[in-house]
Amino acid sequence: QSYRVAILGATGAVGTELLTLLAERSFPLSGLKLLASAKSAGQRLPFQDEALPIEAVHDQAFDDVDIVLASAGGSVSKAWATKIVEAGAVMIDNSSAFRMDPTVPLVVPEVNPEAAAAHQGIIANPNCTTILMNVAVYPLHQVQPVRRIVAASYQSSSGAGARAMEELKNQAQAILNGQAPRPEIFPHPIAFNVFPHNSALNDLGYCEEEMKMVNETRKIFGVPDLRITATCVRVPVLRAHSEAVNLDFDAPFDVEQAREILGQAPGVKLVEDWKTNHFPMPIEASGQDAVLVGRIRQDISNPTGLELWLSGDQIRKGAALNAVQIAELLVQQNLIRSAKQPVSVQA
Ligand code: 2RA
Repeated sequence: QSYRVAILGATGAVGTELLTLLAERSFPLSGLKLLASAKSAGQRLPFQDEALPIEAVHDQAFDDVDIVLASAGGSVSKAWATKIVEAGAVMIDNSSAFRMDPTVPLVVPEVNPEAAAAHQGIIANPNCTTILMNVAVYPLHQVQPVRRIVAASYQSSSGAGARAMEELKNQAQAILNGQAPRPEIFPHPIAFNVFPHNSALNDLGYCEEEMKMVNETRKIFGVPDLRITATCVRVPVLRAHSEAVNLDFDAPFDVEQAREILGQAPGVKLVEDWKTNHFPMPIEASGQDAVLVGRIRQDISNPTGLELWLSGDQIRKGAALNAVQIAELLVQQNLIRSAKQPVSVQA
């Protein structure tokens, strides 16, 4: 069987990675449609040995589509969700629009693949920091339930989009040319700087990015009262996020056992050379599918605590790869149509 796929938001950093991954992973395509705003219509993007046209999204754009990979922001996902589902397609949405909707599965294929079966036309792709941390923590949680997670993220500029990656390069070049950073233009200068994630703050002093890690992890793990906190920081790195994660359990978690578990965990690559002090680095994680995990060690302040460090490609596993893996999961389990939708896949 093969399927008709549309990428909504094809010109963004994640959209172009989706295109790359569909080709790299030989997704069974019987059709591929690139959709974006009217201003991008007419451009072409390379796909295998063709140059596919970008079309402006419109009401009938989804009538001949089975799967929509959406990465054009929450407002665009919300605007087109009904049309997509009514057309009988399933939307795998990379925005935060539907992640906490109780009727929408929030899926990391290595963690909760079974959740996908409950979809009613929409499946949400978690936030990048959530995906990376959940891939690393869940294998340990399966052996001994984690009671508390304290996460600190070191997030690349790609999380703020392709333009932010250019800003990082341009700001760095300007500084190397002797020009001082200009806070009046960039209130959060990123070159040679870090800053607490500048998403909206709640009345507890947490930003949206931090609350995404908290709320999404609880939903994906299926532990609504999981004790979790996060501090999210933007760092001058191009496209891979890193995270320092502290885990607390009811009883001590043997470090060697944790290392053995993570060494075999799906989606994880153990990177630990204690002799050369070589551990996960964003520059090595970039372009890889795996979440690199290392520096696994006993928390010296807490006998039931464990510390680990990870790096993962924000655009790839943090967004586009996870979405394509969800699409592959739907294909493998014949879940392209929810119970409410007629079957119309290409034979
Ligand atoms: C960020 N996770 O890094 C958000 C959006 N991808 O800013």
